[in-house]
Amino acid sequence: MRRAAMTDRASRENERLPYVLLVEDSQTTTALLSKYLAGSYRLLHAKDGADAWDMLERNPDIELVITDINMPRLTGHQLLVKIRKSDEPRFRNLPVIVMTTTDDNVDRNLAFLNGANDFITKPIDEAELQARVNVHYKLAHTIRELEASRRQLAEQATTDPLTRLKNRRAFFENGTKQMAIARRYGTDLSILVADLDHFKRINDTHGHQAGDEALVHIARVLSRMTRTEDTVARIGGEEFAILLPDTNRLGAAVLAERIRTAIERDHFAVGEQALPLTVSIGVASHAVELVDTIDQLLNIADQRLYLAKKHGRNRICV
Ligand code: GH3
Ligand code: MG
Ligand code: MG
Ligand code: MG
Ligand code: MG
Repeated sequence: MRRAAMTDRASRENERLPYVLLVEDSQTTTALLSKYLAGSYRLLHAKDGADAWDMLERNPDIELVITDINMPRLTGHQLLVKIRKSDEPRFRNLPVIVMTTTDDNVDRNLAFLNGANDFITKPIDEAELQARVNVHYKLAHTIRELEASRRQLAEQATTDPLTRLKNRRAFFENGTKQMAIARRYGTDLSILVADLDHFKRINDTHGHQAGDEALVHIARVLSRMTRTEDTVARIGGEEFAILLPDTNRLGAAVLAERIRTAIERDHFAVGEQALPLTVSIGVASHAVELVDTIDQLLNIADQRLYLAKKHGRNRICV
């Protein structure tokens, strides 16, 4: 009973250990390394480079590779080249430690040239093996954390926190790029600017929280009605802009009208109450206006938006 409980705990603890792949055709070395790394890592074994490659492709949890050099089918050098030349991002920083024989600096230098992180010489010293594996495991872990936080920061810098749409800055960044593409290839580029009608009343009557929910609701409608290559952004408090690459004035007008109708029909609810929401939309297209910058195109769309408001709201102006 007691023994069963302990085995259970040991196996649960083992489940949390990181995977290390040992690529080695000698059973003696494999047995030795299993013993040396037990308790700190979960060792997977591949009998040659080809076997290792299969396992790496199938198991994304492998965090470090220790490989022998001379093996049938695919050598350690060839395996290393395959790993470093792969398009898989997870292989880019995968630590690989190569096992060489004491005097063989040709193999050692070739391994480094091929992108090995480290080497260890046979016969393997237990403390040295553990030290080298620990260093590279931790380093790779730190790199992954840094990359994740860099991605997160980049995302935050371009995302509107309330609606999760692109923010004003991302709109101008994408817009500048799309404008350059449109001018170079002679394709069209349209933008829509949508502003909620009498939005102040929603806030005044139902509170700021309801106003925020209405903005999220509008953001969902806009995302739903556009394509992945379009950029939907919140560029002001209750003002949204949509960048439509390779779309002409007619296409943009059709979309604008479809959006206007969808928002008018979609009921936005505050508690039990359905609130009428409408938007006014201004449309501008590069091929018609022949402007040079995204700012100029946005200005024109803004003027049309102003006209749409002036002529009674809940309408588009092209
Ligand atoms: P119009 O039809 O002319 O656009 O009228 P409007 O009331 O929508 O326009 P106005 O520019 O007078 O007011 C915009 C309002 O949008 C003011 C502000 O209370 C509200 N607003 C701006 N940003 C936010 C936000 O982040 N959350 C909420 N809840 N309201 C916002
Ligand atoms: Mg060998
Ligand atoms: Mg306004
Ligand atoms: Mg408004
Ligand atoms: Mg406004």
